[in-house]
Amino acid sequence: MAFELPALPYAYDALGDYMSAETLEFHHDKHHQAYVTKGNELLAGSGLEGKSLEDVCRESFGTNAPLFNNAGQHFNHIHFWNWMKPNGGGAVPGKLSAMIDSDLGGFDKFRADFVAAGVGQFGSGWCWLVLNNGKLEITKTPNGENPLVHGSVPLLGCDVWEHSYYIDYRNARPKYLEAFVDHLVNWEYVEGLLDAAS
Ligand code: MN3
Repeated sequence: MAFELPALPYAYDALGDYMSAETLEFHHDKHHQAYVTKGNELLAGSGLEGKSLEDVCRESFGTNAPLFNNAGQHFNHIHFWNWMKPNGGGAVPGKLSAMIDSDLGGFDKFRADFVAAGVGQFGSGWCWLVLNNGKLEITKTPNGENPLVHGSVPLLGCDVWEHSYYIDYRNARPKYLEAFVDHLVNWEYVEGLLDAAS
């Protein structure tokens, strides 16, 4: 199945100063589009054409790096747009909140550890909240890699490639990550992924 660029689920200016219209126009229309276009070129003839995007990620990882890089980034960005919403952040839904308390030491520690994972990812990549064997964990990955290829379920991810924050935050990656958690996260979408996985 060919990859297709999904529409942004809100207006380009809907995230206000936390993520500007200029950032979203470049990030969605140029960067994500490029992963889709290049991914489709590389998918053709790969032997994985009929697979789901998740299976293309899993099966190309370690065997077809150019295809994996683009398929992984396509998967990551489809969710990234949905991991944010206007007036996001705020209260975490009950089931997820209880798991953050029991598995990650509470919301404040989750916030600190998630931001630290993003800050600590040297160069481009992602930081993640994942479900692994029924428990929440915080991880990070380089480049287009994602938790799918390590056998866990990505519930929330933040893109720490410079294209995601340099226009709005310049080099201040910690401020971007703090704003992401405090003002952008769509916790209902995260809880929906948790429900689907458990
Ligand atoms: Mn990106």
